[in-house]
Amino acid sequence: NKLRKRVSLDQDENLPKCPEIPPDLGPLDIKFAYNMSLLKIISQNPNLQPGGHSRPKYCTALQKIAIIIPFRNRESHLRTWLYYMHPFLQQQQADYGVYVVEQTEDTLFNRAKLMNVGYSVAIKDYNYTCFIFTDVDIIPMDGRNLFRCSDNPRHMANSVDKFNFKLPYNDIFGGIVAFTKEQFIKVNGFSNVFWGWGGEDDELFQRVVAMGMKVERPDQTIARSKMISHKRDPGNESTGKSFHLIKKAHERLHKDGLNSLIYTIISITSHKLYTKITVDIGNGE
Ligand code: UD2
Ligand code: MN
Repeated sequence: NKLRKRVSLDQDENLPKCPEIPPDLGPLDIKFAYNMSLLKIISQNPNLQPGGHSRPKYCTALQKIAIIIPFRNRESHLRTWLYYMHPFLQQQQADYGVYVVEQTEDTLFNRAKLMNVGYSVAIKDYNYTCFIFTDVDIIPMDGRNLFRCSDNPRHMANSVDKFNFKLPYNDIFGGIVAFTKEQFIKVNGFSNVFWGWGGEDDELFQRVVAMGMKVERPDQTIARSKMISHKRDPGNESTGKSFHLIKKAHERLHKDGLNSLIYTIISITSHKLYTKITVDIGNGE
């Protein structure tokens, strides 16, 4: 599907800049009980452009944000995410697009490599300045948890209900992270070699530190978020190799990541609520 148009949203250059802090944000009531149909979500978000894009009507956003979601066989979680997060992002006056990156092969899942693919596709789509990499199953409980980039990479899942709204350990960097384009290039993206569950997030933390940056986190009250409870997916077993890989994180940083990323796009499709990137990322052999 190489004929797909790049994102083209008409921009009125005369609009004032959006405020740093959007108005009227606060706690949200997040319940996972609803049966969310795609049609209902579409009808509740009439201002979306094809591919799941939106930008504020009355002001020019300070950042252009690509949301990257690694995905395989989590349809109901994706519906829940779309149901809550489109209104959330529009309330935050975000200029954004949503990219769902689906691994086709039913070999071991590789979350980190899918993130790199999402970045590489999105960067060609629109002049994004900020990349937010998020699990499909985490929903913020407060609109003041701004989905934005900052002077340093940000970890925004620092207050998840599953971990009693605390950090389970200091270097945790999973769930939701935000990088400017420059920050992401600086760390050479995620590592591509983490197949199966675990470690890829800790490795990314090591990359940030190795490149002289630090991790910022929002206030833990505002950052409260809910994770949909689930079992470990089949095909995402832990291989037990992560620990040893992370020990050599510094050695691999400059040769394993965006600059060594190999993948085959199967299709890129503009749905109403998101852009779906279906990709063959191999199987690690
Ligand atoms: C933790 C981290 C997560 C990641 C993972 C280890 C937090 C809050 N979360 O989550 O970011 O580092 O550990 O890899 O720190 N997925 C699919 N299909 C699959 C498997 C995974 O779509 O078959 C996607 C989906 O977006 C999911 C994400 O990958 O949310 C992470 O997988 P998980 O939810 O099983 O991992 P979890 O909850 O242990
Ligand atoms: Mn999860």
